[in-house]
Amino acid sequence: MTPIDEHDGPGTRRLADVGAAVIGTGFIGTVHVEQLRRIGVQVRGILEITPEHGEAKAKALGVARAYPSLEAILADPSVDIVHVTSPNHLHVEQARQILSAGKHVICEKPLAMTSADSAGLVALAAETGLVNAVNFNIRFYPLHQHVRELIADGGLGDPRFVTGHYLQDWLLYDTDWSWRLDTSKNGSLRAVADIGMHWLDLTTFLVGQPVVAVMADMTNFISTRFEPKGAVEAFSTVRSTDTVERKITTEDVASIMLRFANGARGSVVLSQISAGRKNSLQWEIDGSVAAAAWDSETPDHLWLGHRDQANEVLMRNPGLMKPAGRLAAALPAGHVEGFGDTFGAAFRAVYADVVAGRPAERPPYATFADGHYEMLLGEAVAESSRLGRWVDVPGQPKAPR
Ligand code: SOE
Repeated sequence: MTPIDEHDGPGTRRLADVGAAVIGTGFIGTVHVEQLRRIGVQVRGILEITPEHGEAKAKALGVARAYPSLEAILADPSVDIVHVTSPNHLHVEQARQILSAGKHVICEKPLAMTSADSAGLVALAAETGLVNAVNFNIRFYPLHQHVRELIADGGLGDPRFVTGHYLQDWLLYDTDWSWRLDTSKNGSLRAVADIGMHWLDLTTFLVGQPVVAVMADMTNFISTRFEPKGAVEAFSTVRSTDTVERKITTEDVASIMLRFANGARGSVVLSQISAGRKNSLQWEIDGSVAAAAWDSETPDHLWLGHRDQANEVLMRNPGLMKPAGRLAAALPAGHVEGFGDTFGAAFRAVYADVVAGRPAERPPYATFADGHYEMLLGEAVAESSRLGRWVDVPGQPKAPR
């Protein structure tokens, strides 16, 4: 488990001294609050869309206070870091205010709605020297931390072919609704920004190579949906009959071919309308010596493929993983760690830097710079789908042919 408290002498801050505030208490915001408690962080309070809603959620979550505004959070000296889990359209302004107030920040993905906005946040974060993170939590399944080191140590040989999918069915029906279907709150990319960026951040993290060019096809199958009156949480099964018809243009599915900086190739398919796939992320990395593969529905198991010996399944086991895998693990082998645990593991890595007062030289968590790269990648996917040709990712080297 990542040691968080620094022991470099008197006056050193300790995790128990650090205070956090969380903006948003929907499905994911609630996971933030619960996992902060799990790692021993004081959640000073939450902020919701209205003070009344905030009071109700603070009571439900057992959190000390509901702040009336972001300004109130930023004025609270006991808050060192703010978690932004609000809808996408609020991320940039909230993160900007947080950094400008001298507080560290973790922002849910996607970082922004455009790469122009995310570029500004990267510059501000660098200027302030504060800890800045994007919650690509999937990196922090312990076996993913293990695989990154395994590949860096040559365990698969040269990574050559990276494939997989991220499939869900929570938006299969035209009566399914989320603010992610409203481009004014979500931005112009939906499946690609919401789940595609998770898969792309994860695989580029595992391989240690950026995607530098894409060839994509994005499709919308459900162009008319019915928005219920009132708020709806992700994966909610509540169906209102009082609805408003909405025209939808954002992608339900995407097929993306990939070129990596080291010459590796790959492909990924994304969908939020695949019946029976609740939150199914799969990847396979085929190297010159061996292969590895993982399925989010069996997150404690890593498949290892061999040519001249029996294939293997490594069960998450701190005693059998590389150091980074051990640091991310919170439970012994056989006690399965799941989706929520990845938030705690990611936050342990971020809060080690908060206690230190500054970002590490090479943080293991995704920073605003990584979030900005994902914005550029997402925009390249959209442009490729529009033009019907390969598109290079800005700021990246040309892909070896
Ligand atoms: C909905 O697609 C969602 O909640 C995403 O927004 C999360 O990032 C993902 O981890 C689970 O599914």
